[in-house]
Amino acid sequence: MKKISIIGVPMDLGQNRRGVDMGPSAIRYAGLEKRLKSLDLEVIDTGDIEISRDHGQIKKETNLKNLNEVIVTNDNLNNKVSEVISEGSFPLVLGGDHSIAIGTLAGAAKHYDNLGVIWYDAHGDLNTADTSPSGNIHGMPLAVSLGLGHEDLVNIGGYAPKIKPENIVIIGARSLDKGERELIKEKGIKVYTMHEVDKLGMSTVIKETLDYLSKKTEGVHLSLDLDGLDPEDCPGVGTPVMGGLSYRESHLAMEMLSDSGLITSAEFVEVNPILDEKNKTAEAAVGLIASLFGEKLL
Ligand code: 6HN
Ligand code: MN
Ligand code: MN
Ligand code: MN
Repeated sequence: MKKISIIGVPMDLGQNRRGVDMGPSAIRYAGLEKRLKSLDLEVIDTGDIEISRDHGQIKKETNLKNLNEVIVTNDNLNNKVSEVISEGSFPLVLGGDHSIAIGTLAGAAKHYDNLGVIWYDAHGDLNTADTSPSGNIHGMPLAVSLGLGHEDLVNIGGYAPKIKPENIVIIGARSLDKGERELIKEKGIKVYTMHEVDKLGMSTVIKETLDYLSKKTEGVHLSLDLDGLDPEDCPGVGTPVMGGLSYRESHLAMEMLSDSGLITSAEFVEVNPILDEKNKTAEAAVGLIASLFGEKLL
């Protein structure tokens, strides 16, 4: 029986808006564990990672907000994710803001020669301190995992880089900063912007993504930012961008990923219950997670 370990990360220090630290609670409240247990899976809720609240010394030369707390918290998460994988369980990480992907990837990538990453998001999260318009670390985790950015972030887990540019696929992008666009071109990162998703359809996008990754990777991590979905379906996110992926398309994507059997770890991030409408975004997250683990109507 497949074993899943839920890891909550009540982190809100990677961005400006309070409330996203309650994301893991909202997702649990929406019935995650019960839903997964009905799928004949062994589910263990390991509780929440401890969030550092120690501001410590913020290095003057950077514009990275809450740098020390983000480092300590991601180091804790790195250890937990790695431990879960060592035990033969599937790490299912609940955010929290997207800066936690730094720790998840640090914990996962050391277990695979080549870890693939599907980044399902309205944003690229490919900024560094130099290119970031906000100083918010949740806009940087993919760059950090490529080895770019502040060295203390890049070296979380004691090694770098975690992933290679050719093993990344970004899906749903519609808001990219100048530096991110340059980096995507320079590194040749595969991106399905909303334009490509509209043109090809989600079915083709996922088929191509799996073809692209399956030959060259040993495992694939899914990093799903709920703002990848349209704010109509998922209003409870801190940085909404209109014109996004629908719940239906995303559901199909999860079902196809489930059928592939290639996903080895996952995180669902940026659920902010304060900004949400009747826990709609958390419920969407639970629906998508259930599909990722094989829930079918018939
Ligand atoms: N997220 N590109 C913007 C920034 O501040 O770097 C927005 C980032 C949003 C990040 O949603 O995970
Ligand atoms: Mn985003
Ligand atoms: Mn993101
Ligand atoms: Mn379904």
